[in-house]
Amino acid sequence: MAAARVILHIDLDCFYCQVEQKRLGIPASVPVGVQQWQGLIAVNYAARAAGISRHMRVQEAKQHCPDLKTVHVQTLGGSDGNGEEYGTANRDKSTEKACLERYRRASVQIISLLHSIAEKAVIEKASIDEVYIDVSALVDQELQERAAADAHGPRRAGLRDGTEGLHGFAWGSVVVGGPLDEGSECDQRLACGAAIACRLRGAVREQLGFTCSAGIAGNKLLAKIASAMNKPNQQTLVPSRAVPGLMSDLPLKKLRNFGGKLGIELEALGCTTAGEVAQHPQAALEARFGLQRAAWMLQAVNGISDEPVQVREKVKSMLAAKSFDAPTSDLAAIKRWFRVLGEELSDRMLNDYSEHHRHPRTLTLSYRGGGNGYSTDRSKAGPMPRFGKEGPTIDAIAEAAMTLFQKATETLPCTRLAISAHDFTPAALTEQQGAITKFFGGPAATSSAGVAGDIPQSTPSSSKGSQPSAFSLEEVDIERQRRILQDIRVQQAFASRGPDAAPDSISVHPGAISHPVDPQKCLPSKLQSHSAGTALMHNASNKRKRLDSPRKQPTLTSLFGRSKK
Ligand code: DCP
Repeated sequence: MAAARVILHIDLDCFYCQVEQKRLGIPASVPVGVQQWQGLIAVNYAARAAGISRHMRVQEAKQHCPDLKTVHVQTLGGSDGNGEEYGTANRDKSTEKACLERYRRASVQIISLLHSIAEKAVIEKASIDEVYIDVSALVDQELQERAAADAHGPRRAGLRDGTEGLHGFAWGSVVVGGPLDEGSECDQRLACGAAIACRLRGAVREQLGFTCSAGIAGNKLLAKIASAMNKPNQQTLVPSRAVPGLMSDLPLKKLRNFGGKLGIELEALGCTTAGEVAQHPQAALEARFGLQRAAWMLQAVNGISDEPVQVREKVKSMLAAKSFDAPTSDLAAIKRWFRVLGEELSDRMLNDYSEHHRHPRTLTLSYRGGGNGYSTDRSKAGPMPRFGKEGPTIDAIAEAAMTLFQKATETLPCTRLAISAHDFTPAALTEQQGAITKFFGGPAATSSAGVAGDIPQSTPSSSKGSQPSAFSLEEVDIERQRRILQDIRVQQAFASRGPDAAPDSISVHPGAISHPVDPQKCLPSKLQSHSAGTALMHNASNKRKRLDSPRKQPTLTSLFGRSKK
């Protein structure tokens, strides 16, 4: 029989607040709220202790807690352009657009760090600030190593040196339903998962300065419930025998997929907790929701789920959008909005390039307009402006979007504009094409155009006066194309080999955890100065440097050490 799975759910604490507090150097003890226009969209734990909650109006929150500091989310398009500081001064919803790029970047950094450490784990990004991690393979490895170590020496009292039994392994975790069972293989595996969770959280804290909470359980559903149970900066372990007790009183809104419409329908049947649904006559659930859905619901309310942790595919498109409070036919204003949206899209494309080394080939305009301004939702696509060293300029994107808008029908008056980037292709292909174009005598300024056939119809301002690329990839002979693809594969293999090269110098034996709730203390001291989590590069040239000289990064084994031989 396959060994029981060990799944972690890691959730950042008051995420947007932490990002802003780190950026502005505000201590965690100061009550902070992140606002978007006049509403709070995130509040930190000091503010929560003072009675402030998300979705309060800023004015009301400040009356409640005069010490509350509010930080406005970054905005694009304003007079100061960036919304760097506190407060609402100069924030004007009619001319500015909220931009979440700061939080996306922090999210990418955190996930990159987790990947760099837990190489053998499967990591699924669940949202901007939460991941599921299947650490089953790591647990197998660690338990095998310990068993091997035990075979060569005196049997140790527990699974970790310097600690007593399973609770040494799971030290720092809140265990639901009482002590772990020393004789249970499942509990041993979960305890090992807890040690991994503690160390991952420690790395995030130490390397990037963010606290997070974790749930450790045998499936995703339970791990997610668990991570929310003891926030902030703690982790919660759910042994299987504690599941019935945990589920019986669990409010349905805390169970994934049971909020919203389904929650309302179940409430109408008299069920507000998972336990009540479990006790509800199955036939009644089947009659109301159908056989399949009822079966799924009954599994979920009993804490059963076999949903795998899956690596999410890279995003297939990225979008920047703005809805207007009132319809507009002002073309100058629309042009200005395309600049604002272009700024956001350009930034995201650059980050994406940093992370995935790819370029989008298509720019799509979506709009709502015509009639009274709300009548149609349409879109029109065209080629993404060609790439310079840093991607298409904001002007180039704005100009291309305006061109699409002018070619589109029923655009005015308009109540919504969106531009999106699609059709990603490895950047190496476009770069290689540039080199080929140059090789064949194409003009250098245009040599980094999009791939074959995507000669932009509009001339981006960044390359005004330049000629369209003289050659497309199809025009290059087959042998050369084959070599190009080979080069790309070599580059990709090279890039992905980086984290394997863990320096032996940071291999240390797992030390005792010195504090039950502060995971940074779980870190081996050598890790504390290691900069694995800062590998994310924010511009193309840095990325290229990274490709050229992959930095050695620590693996989980090297960070956490192996069993004493
Ligand atoms: N967010 C938002 N609007 C919402 C919910 C969340 O803009 N309706 C943003 C702000 C949050 C971030 O997403 O910081 C993550 O949402 P969470 O629900 O995970 O909440 P927090 O991380 O803020 O707090 P917690 O520690 O309770 O998870």
